[in-house]
Amino acid sequence: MSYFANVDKIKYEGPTSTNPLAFKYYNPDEKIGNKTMEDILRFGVAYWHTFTEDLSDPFGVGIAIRPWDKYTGMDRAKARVEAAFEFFEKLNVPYFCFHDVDIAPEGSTLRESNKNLDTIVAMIKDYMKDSKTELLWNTVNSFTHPRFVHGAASSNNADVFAYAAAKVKKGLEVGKELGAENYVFWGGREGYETLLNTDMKLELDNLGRFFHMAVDYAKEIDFDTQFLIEPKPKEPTTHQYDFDVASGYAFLQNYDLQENFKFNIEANHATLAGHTFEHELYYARIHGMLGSVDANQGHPLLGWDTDEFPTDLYTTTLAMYEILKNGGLGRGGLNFDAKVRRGSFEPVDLFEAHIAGMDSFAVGLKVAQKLIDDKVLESVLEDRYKSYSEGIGLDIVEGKTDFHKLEEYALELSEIKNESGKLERIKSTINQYLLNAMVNK
Ligand code: XUL
Ligand code: CO
Repeated sequence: MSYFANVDKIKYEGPTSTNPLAFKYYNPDEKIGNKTMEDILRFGVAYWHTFTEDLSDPFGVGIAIRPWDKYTGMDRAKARVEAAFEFFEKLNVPYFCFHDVDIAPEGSTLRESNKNLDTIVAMIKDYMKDSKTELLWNTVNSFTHPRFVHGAASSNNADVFAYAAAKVKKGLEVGKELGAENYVFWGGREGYETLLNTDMKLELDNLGRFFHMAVDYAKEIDFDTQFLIEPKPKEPTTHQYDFDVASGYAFLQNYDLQENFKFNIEANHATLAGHTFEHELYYARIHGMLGSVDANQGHPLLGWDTDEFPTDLYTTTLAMYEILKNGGLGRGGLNFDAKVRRGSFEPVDLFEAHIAGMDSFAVGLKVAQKLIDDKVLESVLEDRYKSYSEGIGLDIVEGKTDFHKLEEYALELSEIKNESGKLERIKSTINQYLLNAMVNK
């Protein structure tokens, strides 16, 4: 049975194509440097937004037309697997990602939930045998069910901590069974509303203990994975513990977990934290902590996590610049943690949205590679920081000076000259690169 009968395999047709169901810029086999676009971009489809999201919002009921919704319970879960692998094949994506509850309905007990999971995981494993699409990462949902009202590993209730541990234990077993490249922890409700009833020290210590147990269990079952923390500053709680990369990194160091984790950086979470997407990527990169990416974008006029498909070429360019500077994403990828707008409720919109995102990152990749080849930003930095390549600046960076010597030097300075940062020139150059990339195919 076909769930997307009106859609053929999506092909690259080039920038002049007017076919909405074709790639205009994403050409999987095209070489950028010595790797193909497909190998660099490592796109993934998010199961939750694509196969379980019904597009309801606080003011309106679910509206998405999803052919598999004619079934319920386990039948619907099975139909979703069939639809998902048809979608992956037609979109030609190398990866997908899911939470436990996305693939299988929760039962009335943990045992029953695990049994449901086993059935669907076996089915997915079977489908994966005939598919090129692999599991980029899996995770568990420990935030939707009412038991997680006060958090999971940071809950005040030890029974909830234990339940959350059992879910992650199963999640790691599932990840191993399906050969997942990574295992993700997004905070969910790990955070707090008010300090008036919160023991923050105990909650943070418990989170640290929880992550250590996860690392130990992965070792115990021989699950070769990369653990990722996905920072988000707020939503659903007022203050999420994994606020951003910098605070997440401090947390990992405090609890001696920095060797076992990297970050999964989501664009819309970065902007919620008051950072740019590229800031978070950069911060992770310079600390050797850039693991994977949740590719989406927020709306500039809205202050919440709108999870839109990424279409802003300026941002995809600066993001790909960071990723290339990082030497790629290693075992990570670009997972579209993005949902179609409520008005885009037809099944075909799921394809068009992913095409828009994939083309946007393909453009970003091409422009970023050209910027790097031409050393555009490198030359800016070299010139702007030239005072550190000789004289007193060189002494500073080489650790050959101290406050006495610096005072001596400063006392003799007659005048301090600064130079323009040339920001407008730099932005104009980036625009030129963007536009040229479009013109030259
Ligand atoms: C929530 C979010 C999650 C994680 C996985 O904002 O991004 O979907 O990516 O739990
Ligand atoms: Co995410």
